[in-house]
Amino acid sequence: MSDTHILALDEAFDFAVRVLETNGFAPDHARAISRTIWACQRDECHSHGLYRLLVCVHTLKSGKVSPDARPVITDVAPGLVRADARGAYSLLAYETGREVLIEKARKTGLAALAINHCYHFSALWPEVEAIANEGLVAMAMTPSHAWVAPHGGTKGVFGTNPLAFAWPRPNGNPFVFDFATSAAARGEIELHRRAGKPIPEGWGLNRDGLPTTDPTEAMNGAMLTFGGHKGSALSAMIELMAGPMIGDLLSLESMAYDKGAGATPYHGELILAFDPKIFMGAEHAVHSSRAEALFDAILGQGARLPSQRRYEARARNTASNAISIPRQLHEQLTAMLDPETASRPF
Ligand code: NDP
Ligand code: PYC
Repeated sequence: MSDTHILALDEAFDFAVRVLETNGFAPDHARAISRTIWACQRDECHSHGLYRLLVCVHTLKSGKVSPDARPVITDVAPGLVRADARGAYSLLAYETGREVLIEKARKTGLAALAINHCYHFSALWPEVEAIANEGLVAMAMTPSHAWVAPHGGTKGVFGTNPLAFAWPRPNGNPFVFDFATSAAARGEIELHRRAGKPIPEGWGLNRDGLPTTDPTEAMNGAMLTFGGHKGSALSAMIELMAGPMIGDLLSLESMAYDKGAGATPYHGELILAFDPKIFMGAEHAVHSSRAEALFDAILGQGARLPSQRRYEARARNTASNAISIPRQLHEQLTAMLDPETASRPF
């Protein structure tokens, strides 16, 4: 028997929604969460794909996340909208706040969406890509739990703190990158653990502060930033900008709030949107084509653009109408569709 299970695209989405609803999430939250998890699985971003359903259900059963709180949107200033998730997952708050963010950026040139009081587990590229598809440039950042040691240290202070960026292009998909400021996302280490594989050197330290390639040791010790002091400084910036700047928690505070439950981190997220038509004015077409020249210079020497692998996976999986997940994960998630299992603690 194969190690993988294949689902059609619609089937995978419905499967995710059913797992979440059966386990207690309200339909609008189940659909908002499923949209991002499904997109990640389709684009082969496995660390934030269907496997995350396990974490969402665990977090709900830990009594942490609200399954049904409605986000509250506040128009704070001409360039700032706040989406208070009120203890639910971030995704419905993001989707509800996004339209206001876009409207504001089109008026002011630059606007921010601060999402507050949210549980946050998702990849950021679907969020910035959706804004770039509206013709805007976007950046997003968020803390997580304090798993990552600062450069030169051995104890977790920072989250895995992803930074995402998207730039719209005249023809085709936007230029997008989205990466953790740790050497790898924690989800990637967890997938290595599930698959019984060692992690590369440079990803983590054990409890004694020594380098390790054992995923469990690294998760119990400390993760490392990418690019040494540079990733460490970027990670600190994300803590500040998506923490105190928007009146929300640092990764250290999110970890303390968790009280050992092992739930999804609880904090805020900052999303910025820039309207290039306002920044570039009458010269918009000229400056956009200069950006295209930059992409040509990268591609022209055989290098690839970030998200190219992802877009290729999307095209391939869409054409074949097939999403592949590990068989063991499919079995685990299918068991969660049983109402009796759903009513038991995780
Ligand atoms: P990766 O290291 O897998 O990839 C990061 C980015 O680099 C992607 O845009 C990727 O494009 C690009 N890339 C990879 N290889 C190349 C290459 N050879 N040339 C050019 N570009 C390349 O990501 P991470 O493990 O750091 O993060 C994975 C996900 O985890 C992210 O989506 C992030 O948002 C999410 N995350 C979420 C957190 C949260 O708290 N919500 C915390 C931490 C991470 P491509 O996809 O095309 O390969
Ligand atoms: O993979 O590092 C991670 C992560 C943390 C929170 C959500 N994803």
